[in-house]
Amino acid sequence: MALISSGTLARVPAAARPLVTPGTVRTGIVHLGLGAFHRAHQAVYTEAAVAGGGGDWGIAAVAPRSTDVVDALRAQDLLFSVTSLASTGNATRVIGAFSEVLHAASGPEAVISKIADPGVRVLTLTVTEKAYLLDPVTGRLLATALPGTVPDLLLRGLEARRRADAGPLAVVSCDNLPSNGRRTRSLVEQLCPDGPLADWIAASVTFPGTMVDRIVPASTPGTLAAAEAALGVRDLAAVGAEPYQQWVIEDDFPGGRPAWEKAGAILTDDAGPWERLKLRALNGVHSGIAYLGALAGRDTVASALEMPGMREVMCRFIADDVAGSLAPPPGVTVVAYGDSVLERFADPAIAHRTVQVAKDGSQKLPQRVLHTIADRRAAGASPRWAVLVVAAWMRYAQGVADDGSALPLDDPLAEEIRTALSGARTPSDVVAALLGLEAVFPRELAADEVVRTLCVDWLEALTRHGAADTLAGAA
Ligand code: CS2
Repeated sequence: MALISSGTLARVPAAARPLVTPGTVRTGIVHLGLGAFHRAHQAVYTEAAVAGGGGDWGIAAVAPRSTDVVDALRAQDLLFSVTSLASTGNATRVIGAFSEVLHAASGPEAVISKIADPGVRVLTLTVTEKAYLLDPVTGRLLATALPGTVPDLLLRGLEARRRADAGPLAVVSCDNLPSNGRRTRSLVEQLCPDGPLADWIAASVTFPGTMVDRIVPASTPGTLAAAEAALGVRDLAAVGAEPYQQWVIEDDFPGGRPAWEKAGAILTDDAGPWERLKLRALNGVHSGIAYLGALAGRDTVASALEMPGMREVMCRFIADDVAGSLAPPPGVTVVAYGDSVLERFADPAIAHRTVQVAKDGSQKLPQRVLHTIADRRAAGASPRWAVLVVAAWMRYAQGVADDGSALPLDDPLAEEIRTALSGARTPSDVVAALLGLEAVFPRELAADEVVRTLCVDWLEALTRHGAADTLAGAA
C-alpha cells in the first residue's frame, strides 16, 4: 500500500483531504515538540485557521530528539492524518499544516536559523512539564540549559533573532502547566537575566498563556490501521484522538498570528480561569483514575472508570475539593464541566492507557492536585478526595500493582523516589518519605497534619484492601 503524499492524495476520499493545498503555505510558526498531541491539536487548529483566514502560517515542526516522526513525515511530503475516535464512529482527515520538519539533535543550527527567520512570528511548544527546568514548587531554575535541550535551542534562537533584527516574536507554551506563559518567560529570564539579549527579549518577545485540551492516546499499530482503512493509503505518522478539542489563547502576538478564532479557539486576555479549571478538574481527575486504575490492573482510563465507586469518588473529588478551590470562567460550573470530562474519559473507543497518564507524576501532581489541596486547606477544608489521588500516586510509586505485577515508574525523579522509599516499611513511612520530596511537595503542605493523616489513612486502605475495594467502600 502506497504512503500518503501529495502524489497519492487523489486516492484519498475528498472529505478526508487537507483543508489547505500542501506545500503552498510558507512558514510562519516554529513548533518545538513534534509529538502526537501537537499533531492532533495545534496543527489541526492552525490548518483550519489558514483555510479560514489565510496568511503564511505554515508550521516548521521540530523534533528535539527522536527521528521517527521526522523520517515518517519527510517520506510523506509532511502530511499526516488525525482520526477522531468515538464509539459513535471514527473520522479521519489528512492535515496539511506543516511547511517544514526539522530534527534538532542532528541539526540544531537549522532550528536556530528558523527561529531567527523574519517570516517566523510565532513559536509554540509542547515539550512536557519536565522540559521547563523549573522547580514546580518554587519556580526557581533547577539546572542550566544543556546544549541541545529545548531551553538551549530557544535561547540561541532568540539571540540569533536579535542579531538578525528579525522582529518581534510570540513564544507560546502549549503544555499543561499553570501560568504556562509566565512560566516560560521566567525560564527565559532566569537563563538570560541581563545584557543585550535580555533587553531585546523584554522589548520584542511576548509569552502568551494558553489552555490546551484534547485527549490524544499514544499511537499504536491500530491507529495506523484505522488511518489506512479510512484513507486507502498508509500513514506512518497517524494520530488518534477524541473528537473534543479546546484551545484558549491569550491574545498577545506582536508579529501577528493565524486566525485561530476561525477554527474555534477562544482568544482572551487571561487564560488563567480556563487553565486552572482544566488542570484541576480534568487532569487531576485523569491522574486519580490512572493511578487507582493501574493499581487495580485496569489498562485504560475508560475501563478504570467502570470500577465500582470510581465515578462516584471522582465526582466527589470535583464537587467537594476542586470546585471550592477555583473560580471557573464565566458561564461554566465546575461540577457540570467535571461531568462532561468523565463522559469523555468513559468512551471505550479511546484506548488511553492508565500507565501513559501515570507518567511523570512528580511533574504533574503539583498543578493537578497539590494546588487544590493547598487552596482547600487555606480555606480550612479537609480535601480528602484530592489526598486520595496523592496516596494513590504514592502507592503507584512503590511499583507494584494490587495483583503483585510490576508497575513502571516513568518519572524524571524516579531515582529520588526510589531512594526515598528504600527504607520505608509502613504506609506511614512511605508518606513521610515521599512528602519529604521538596521538589514535589511544598514544605507547608508536607507539614500539614490534616494532609498527612488523610494520606496515611488512604495509603493504609490501598495497601490493605487494594484500590478496587478502597474505591467501592469509599463512594
Ligand atoms: C493526560 C493529558 O497524559 C496525561 O497526563 O492527563 O495528556 C490529557 O490527556 C490532556 O491534557 C487532555 O487535554
